[in-house]
Amino acid sequence: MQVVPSVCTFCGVGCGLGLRVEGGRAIGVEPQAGHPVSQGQLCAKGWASGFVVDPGDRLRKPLIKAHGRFREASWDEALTLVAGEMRAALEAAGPAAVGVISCAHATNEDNYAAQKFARAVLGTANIDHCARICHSPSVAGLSRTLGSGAMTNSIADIDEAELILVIGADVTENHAMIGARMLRAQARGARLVVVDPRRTRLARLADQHIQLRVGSNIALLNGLLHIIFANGWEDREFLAYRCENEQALREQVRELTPALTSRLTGVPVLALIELARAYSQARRAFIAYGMGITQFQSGTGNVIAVANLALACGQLGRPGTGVNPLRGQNNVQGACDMGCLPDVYPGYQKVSDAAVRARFARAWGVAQPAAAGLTSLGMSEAALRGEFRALMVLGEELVVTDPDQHKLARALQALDFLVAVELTLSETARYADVVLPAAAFAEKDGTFSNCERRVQRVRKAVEPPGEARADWQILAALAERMGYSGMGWVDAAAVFAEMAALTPCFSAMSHARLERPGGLQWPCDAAHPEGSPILHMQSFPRGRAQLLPVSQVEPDECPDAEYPFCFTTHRLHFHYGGGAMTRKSPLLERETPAGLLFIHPQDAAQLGLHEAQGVRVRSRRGVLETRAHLTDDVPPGTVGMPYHFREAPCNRLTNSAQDPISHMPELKACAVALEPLPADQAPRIELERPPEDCHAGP
Ligand SMILES: Nc1nc2c(c(=O)[nH]1)N[C@H]1C(S)=C(S)[C@@H](COP(=O)(O)OP(=O)(O)OC[C@H]3O[C@@H](n4cnc5c(=O)[nH]c(N)nc54)[C@H](O)[C@@H]3O)O[C@H]1N2
Ligand SMILES: Nc1nc2c(c(=O)[nH]1)N[C@H]1C(S)=C(S)[C@@H](COP(=O)(O)OP(=O)(O)OC[C@H]3O[C@@H](n4cnc5c(=O)[nH]c(N)nc54)[C@H](O)[C@@H]3O)O[C@H]1N2
Ligand code: SF4
Ligand SMILES: [Mo]
Repeated sequence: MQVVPSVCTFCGVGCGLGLRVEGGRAIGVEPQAGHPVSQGQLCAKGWASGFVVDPGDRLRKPLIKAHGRFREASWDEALTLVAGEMRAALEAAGPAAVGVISCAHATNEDNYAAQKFARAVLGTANIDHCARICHSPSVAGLSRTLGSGAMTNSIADIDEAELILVIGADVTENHAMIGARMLRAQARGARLVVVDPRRTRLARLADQHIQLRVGSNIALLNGLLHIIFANGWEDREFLAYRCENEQALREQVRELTPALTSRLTGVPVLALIELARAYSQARRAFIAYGMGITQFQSGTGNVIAVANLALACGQLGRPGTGVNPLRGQNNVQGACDMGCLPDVYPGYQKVSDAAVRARFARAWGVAQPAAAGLTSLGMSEAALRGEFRALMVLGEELVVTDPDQHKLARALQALDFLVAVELTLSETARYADVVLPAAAFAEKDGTFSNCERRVQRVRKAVEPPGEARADWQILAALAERMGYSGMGWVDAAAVFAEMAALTPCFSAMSHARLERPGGLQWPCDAAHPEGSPILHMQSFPRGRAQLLPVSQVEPDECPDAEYPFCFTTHRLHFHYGGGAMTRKSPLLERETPAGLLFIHPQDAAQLGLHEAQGVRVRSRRGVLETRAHLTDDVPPGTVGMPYHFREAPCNRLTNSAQDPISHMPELKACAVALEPLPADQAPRIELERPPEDCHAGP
């Protein structure tokens, strides 16, 4: 048996694992001893990561749809068809009508290739990925305030913090190894505070749980600032020397008394004062936040409010402090870093900067579009308007994970041409004209960047099933078909080298240097050859940090007489994303029923709803049936649903109202009505499947 060092393919913690390989097959995984992040441990999903490469249901050959059914095809036939359809869409409607959605589970090399394919081969700026519906408000908000959108500190900083403030993140479930580290820090004496409308496992164990009303983050954070300024608890020196715009922020929060804040958020005044004092007076306070901050139409404002709080208290630029967005997917940090966003090239070099465009145009030999492109949701909306023709989706389960499922399905049907590059025949791939088989993390060489900007090597441990190939190889082959010769890399190391040469914050990295266990954290350049565990120690990329006053914005849809419950969505420890990968594991699948609605016992009693009884959940956009689970994890008036189950797709109900800055949809709040099913009636399962004539082909 051979053990190949790799990185977990699920969440952004980036745990190190060893793939056990015997007779050319992955037979299991083991934790990596001494790994800087996972310290010799893995969570239940990490232990199950071998199932991702399980050949059972993997795609082995390209598929082409004809008369509503898929048939196997050769690469030659499939690539010729894709190249022809892409060219046809370009000729008919121009580069604004085509686009690429990239994959945050794929490698940096795959993602670099995806944005280069979009920009250099298709000539379009329409390139995006799931960060849009995840941490795009962090990228937007933190680049405006601090000058950089990533975690400012490292996971190990948790060990040094005196106070850990978790806002809108369910860390023991979703970033399990970080959650465990927080609990160890608490056991050693750190104070742990959780701000969340739900009583999460971490909230139950915390020293203080601030159970705010869903969608009241800015009111809360501004209210804390009011208390801090009123008591002189701010860091005057940090404000004077490292920040600008202090006066405007003071003005903004002047009227927000604790009594008013308490009314707006539902948090008792004394709890507000206790938190304001503890956070501002801690010598080192570490903020971690997640989707409870970003997934609102006020997402960017929420992120800015978090940054304002940290800046006013000088809790940045030192060990054990920082503003730390817990990035979701194993390589979503990397997909952003690689420029799979419609407004930036690799390393966040702006599309709007003519000098940057000129550099990429020179390197790639193709003139570059001057305007930013469409976001992922922007592409589906343009498709519904008939303005968008052809889409390539690499590893994203849009049908399950995008908001407003019926609308998304209509958009996919409205396209002239859809190509999906996937591990398995996902719900999204079923809508495609062509499906191309991709290699998974254990079947290719490359790098992943975890949430603390740590770039780590993954290695080919086993052969991909059948004729599957790495995403970058598929994109390179397609580029060649389309007459572009600039993507003929010999291996993944060559892709990385091209990227590093064009991306200042990666300039001192290479596959050879990344062979070391634990990799390197960017910025990694001539000035920081060993990488950068902590950002903003001396100054911010924009010089001084910018305090930006923001005010409370309510969710787009609030409960009313017709839809009386606040509906929120979240995750479960044992499942991941749209479920395509974790639901292959019988061990993980055994842990949870396929879909459930969390409801407070008080609300259930009023509806006459019992534990495990079927319930119909209806919003303005759709209806589904699932089973109720009675728990005081959720407050009365609010119901919650995980989004992992195609059989109970909570995104049939969610609202696609968007943050005007980042275009993040409001996945954390909408309004629903509930109707118990007769006690003996099982919930009806209606999968969102394409009609027979969807892209039926010839
Ligand atoms: N097991 C598992 N782990 C995962 C994933 C998975 O699917 N399964 N997905 C990965 C991905 S892609 C991501 S992005 C991360 C996400 O990880 P998290 O950010 O932890 O994601 P969620 O559980 O969706 O939401 C976090 C919390 O926000 C709370 N919340 C809702 N509304 C508000 C509000 O108004 N204010 C505040 N303060 N909180 C609120 C919810 O109650 C919830 O507990 O997890 C990653 N890890
Ligand atoms: N209601 C609600 N909806 C949400 C959220 C929420 O909190 N609530 N969270 C949102 C968030 S934060 C996110 S990040 C998204 C996640 O949404 P997605 O990115 O759509 O979800 P995943 O299930 O993680 O999976 C993606 C697909 O990638 C494929 N894949 C894995 N590795 C590779 C590879 O190397 N190459 C290729 N080509 N494919 C690969 C898998 O087979 C899987 O089908 O969901 C969002 N949707
Ligand atoms: S915490 Fe995340 S990266 Fe670590 S083993 Fe679990 S799923 Fe994988
Ligand atoms: Mo995410």
